[in-house]
Amino acid sequence: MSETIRRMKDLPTAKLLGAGTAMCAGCGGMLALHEAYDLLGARTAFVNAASCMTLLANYPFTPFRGSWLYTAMASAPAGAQGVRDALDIRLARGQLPLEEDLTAVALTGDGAATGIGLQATSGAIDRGLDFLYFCYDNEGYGNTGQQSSPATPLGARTATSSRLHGHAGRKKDLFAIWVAHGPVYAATVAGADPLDLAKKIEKARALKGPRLIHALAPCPPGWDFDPAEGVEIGRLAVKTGIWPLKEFADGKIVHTHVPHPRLPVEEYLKRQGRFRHLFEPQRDETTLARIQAGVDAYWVQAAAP
Ligand SMILES: Cc1ncc(C[n+]2csc(CCOP(=O)(O)OP(=O)(O)O)c2C)c(N)n1
Ligand code: SF4
Ligand SMILES: [Mg+2]
Repeated sequence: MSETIRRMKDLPTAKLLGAGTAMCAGCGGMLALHEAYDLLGARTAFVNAASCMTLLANYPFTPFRGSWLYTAMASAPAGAQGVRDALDIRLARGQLPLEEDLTAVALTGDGAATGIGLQATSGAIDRGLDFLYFCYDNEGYGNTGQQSSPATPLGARTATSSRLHGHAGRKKDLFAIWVAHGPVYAATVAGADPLDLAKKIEKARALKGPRLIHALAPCPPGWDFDPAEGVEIGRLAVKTGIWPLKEFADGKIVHTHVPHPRLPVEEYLKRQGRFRHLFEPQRDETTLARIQAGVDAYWVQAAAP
């Protein structure tokens, strides 16, 4: 081990994650990952699909004390399978003490999670793969310039949406897709609510099998806001109900926070340049009403017995 690598390994996590990397200031995905990593710790093998987070690892360095493997965009769950299998074989042969076992973590953006990598994820859950899937959701293909992804919400302006009306499609529901597979655990989190996030990471860490952590990732360049606003935008996503905090365990969905009173969704939208065309030069009442109606319908259905 070179002296430089030895020194890197001695640095505290806070200095490692984000330091010396090419991540943007105020990255909400980085915030959530940082909070999660504080709990997951060094006994992890991250398998990262091509995305913004790939810039965290500049060969031969990674800011993680555990292992890091970089895969093609569709392949993180397959990579996690390989890591898990290799660990299991070494454990079975007595070549690896139990206390040196690692958690396989697939780390991807929403583009891989809801689109390009969905088939591999579905197969991995069906096989009962023992892995944790951490998706940070910046609602677009951020690394390549914020083109629309299947997770882009209605009305958001992206590099590939209409300049006048924003994205015409609706956001694909990753949590619901996972729940339909019957995983061991699935949860949504936001870095802006670190306590809720920490409880869910602790639960996920203690379980075995397919587990999802789906993190909201406010993205200053992609969503067009000042980096200093990121945490407040995350809080508003929760307070307006557009980002419900919930978990699935033992066959049941539970909301870990019910916003009450729920703020109008405009409070969240108007802080972001990607929705500015809904307010200026004149209000797009139709789209604003559709977005609010979608949030209202969600919470009516969530309150149903
Ligand atoms: C099959 C494939 N298509 C396109 C790319 C180019 N590419 C690299 S990163 C990226 C964006 C990925 O989006 P997402 O998974 O949401 O992560 P983010 O960049 O937003 O962090 C794309 C399109 C690729 N690597 N592989
Ligand atoms: S583009 Fe967005 S998600 Fe990607 S590093 Fe920058 S802030 Fe984070
Ligand atoms: Mg993305």
